[in-house]
Amino acid sequence: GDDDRSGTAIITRTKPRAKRPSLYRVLLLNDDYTPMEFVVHVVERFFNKSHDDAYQIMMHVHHNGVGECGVFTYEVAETKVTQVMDFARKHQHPLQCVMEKK
Ligand code: NFA
Repeated sequence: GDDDRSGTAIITRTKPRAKRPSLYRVLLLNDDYTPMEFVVHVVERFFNKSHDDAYQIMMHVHHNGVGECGVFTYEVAETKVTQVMDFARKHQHPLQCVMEKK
């Protein structure tokens, strides 16, 4: 449409425009207390990584302080963070999981 009954022109798009959702990294943060095996389990369980990939990610976080577990749309990233934080709290580990816009 290009006009309305109020006499004000409204410009609408003809071409279909696929607007791509913003992406967010989900990160794990290192700490001194969470057992390495627990972190590996978290990465396998919530980020669908193989044991070898999960171990590599865990060691990256251990050595660098922070590491990426995956990239997701906002809602999925938010769900991952909540799931990991709830699981860590349930097991009384201080593991932290955060998201950041790419
Ligand atoms: N730094 C922890 C340890 O030595 C292991 C760890 C890795 C914790 C990655 C959090 C994230 N037990």
